[in-house]
Parts: sequence; structure tokens; C-alpha cells
Amino acid sequence: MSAEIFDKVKNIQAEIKSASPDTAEALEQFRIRFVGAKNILKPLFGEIRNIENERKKEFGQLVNQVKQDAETKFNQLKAQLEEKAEEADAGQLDLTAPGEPLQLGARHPVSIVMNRIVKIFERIGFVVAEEREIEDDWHNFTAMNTPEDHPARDMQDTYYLQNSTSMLLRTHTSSVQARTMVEQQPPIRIIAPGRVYRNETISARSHCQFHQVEGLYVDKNVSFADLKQTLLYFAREMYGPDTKIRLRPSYFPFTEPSAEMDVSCFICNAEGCNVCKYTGWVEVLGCGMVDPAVLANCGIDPEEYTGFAFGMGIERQAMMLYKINDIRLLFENDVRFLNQFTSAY
Ligand code: 2U9
Repeated sequence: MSAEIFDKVKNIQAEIKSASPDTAEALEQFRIRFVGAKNILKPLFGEIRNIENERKKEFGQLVNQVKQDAETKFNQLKAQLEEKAEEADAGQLDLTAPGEPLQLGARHPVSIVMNRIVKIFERIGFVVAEEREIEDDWHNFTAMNTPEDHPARDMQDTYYLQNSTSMLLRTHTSSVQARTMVEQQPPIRIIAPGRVYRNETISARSHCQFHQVEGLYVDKNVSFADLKQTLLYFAREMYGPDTKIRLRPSYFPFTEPSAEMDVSCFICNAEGCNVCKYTGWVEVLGCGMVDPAVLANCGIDPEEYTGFAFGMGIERQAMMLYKINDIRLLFENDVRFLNQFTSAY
């Protein structure tokens, strides 16, 4: 009985030794038969109890040896086959094939327009100021002369943080300027680009998030004439050297007097088109002299200093410049849309 089972194990050992699988399929058959979870050696370990005592040890060692032989051979054959496959792949490499083009990203149209506006103001001494997007209502509203009962403060219009009546997503970048004024005395000449949030129904024309660039200049003797000349310079740089501007009276809580600026239509050269609705003019920004109350709120003496400020929405500008008819395209990040813009600025 013993001799028979010893022979059986030795036959398996011989079979393993002589096997030479040379394909992936043959190697898999080898694995299943000698190494896998249901290999033919496994039941032999159970046979040990039928072996006479004095040969048990010898039998155990033999079966273990054969098991190890199988695993070593399998690992060697596997490595050999993989090497062979790699060589075959390399042989198929077409070294003359053109390289895969690198996928280059493109700057987002909002960034392109924003950078361009920022650069125009940097050339005349404005410095970029950036701040947090989560603000308290003092910097966003109170400092900006927006009273407690102003509709902008309503939950309908402003996103408040959960369970908070005082922390909110900034509705304009004016809070950046409020913080600068609290921290430093004039002269202040800053430009505040950034993302803002308003609780608006999303449509082709409006979104709950957008970008602004706001500017602020506070010093002794800053006048409305300075504002006008600064904005004329901006309009000519932005829309072309022949651009004309006009200011219409308006109202904002933080400026007095306030105005909206139109520029002669840069799409049709003021001859009449869809963008200017055949008026020859397009509205591009709001502006005014900083309300003395705003200066005082932020610790600047309105008897000594005056200032002007302006603000514009970037998506609106980008939509006009690139003829984009739906603001949602600017937030979807579809690469087929984004790849159409090249950053010349
Ligand atoms: C301080 C004082 C005053 C910033 C200003 C506007 C007028 C304005 C709108 C343009 C389109 C917002 O993006 S929009 O909806 N902005 O019309 N913004 S004056 O006035 C300031 C800013 C800071 C300390």
C-alpha cells in the first residue's frame, strides 16, 4: 500500500519535471493541475495517516518537496512567458509612427477676460487684492451702507451658511475693499477680482455664481473727473482706441453719486446689432464716488479723503466678447466648449 502511494507521488514529480508548457493556456493548465486551489497534490497530504509510522516523515517530506517543485517551476515558466510576450510586443513597435499629441489645456474664457481687465488696471497702479469667499454680513453689507432691511440681505437673494444669520457667501467683492480700508489708510488703489454668489434662478442669462472685478481708489482730492478719465482709459484699452463712453445716473447703496457706464458698441462699431439692441451702446459697468458713510464705517475720515469705485460682471463681458448666448456654458466645463478659447492675454 505504502509503496503504491510513494510511486504515485514520484510519478507526479516526474510529470512536473518533464512538463514544458510554452503557451499561456498550457501554463494555466499546469497551474490548475499542480498549483491551483484544487491541485492533485492536495489529497495526498491526507494520505499520510494511511502510511506506516516509520515512513510518515519520509512521505510528508516527499509531498512537500513535490509541492515546492511545482510552485518553483510554475513561477519560472510564468516569468519566461511574460518576458517572451514583452519581446514580442517590442518587436511590433512602429518606431516611425508619429507621437501621440499632448492634450494641452486652454484658459477658461472667464479667466482670460478677468486677467485682461486686471492687467489694464495694473498698468495704472492698481494692485490686486484677494480675500475670502465666505464673509460676515458686516463686511459684505453693513460696511457697504446696505441697511438691515435691504432686499439684498434677504434669504431669497443671499446664500447664508446653514444655521447662520451672519455668515454668508459674498454677494460682491466689495467686502475685499472693506477689509483693505479697515486695515490700511489711504492712498488705496486696489482691484478686486473674484467669484461671488447670489441666490438667483439659473437660466441662460443669470447664474447663482459669477465673477466680478471691482476697483477702489481712495486718496485726498479724488474726484468724479478722475473716475471718468480712469474709465475712459479702461474702455479704450479693453474695447479699442476709438471707444466712446457715456455715464447714466444710477443708484447703489455704497456710492453717491452713482452711475452706469455704456461704451460705444464694440461688436458692430456702433452701427447697430443684437448685442447693443440697435442702440449703438452697451452697458459694461457700474461706478460712483464712495459714499462718505462707507469710508467712515471702515475707519477712513471722509472729511479728509474721497474715493471712487466701480464694479463689473465678468461673465457678461465674456459673453459679449465671445458671442456666448448661455451663461451656463461657462460653468459646465465641457472641454468641447472650453477648447475653443485661446488665451492671447
Ligand atoms: C467700496 C465702495 C464701493 C463697487 C461698485 C458697482 C458700482 C456695480 C455691479 C456691476 C455688475 C455688480 O457684477 S455686477 O452685478 N457693480 O455696479 N460696483 S460701484 O463699489 C464699491 C466697492 C467697494 C468700498
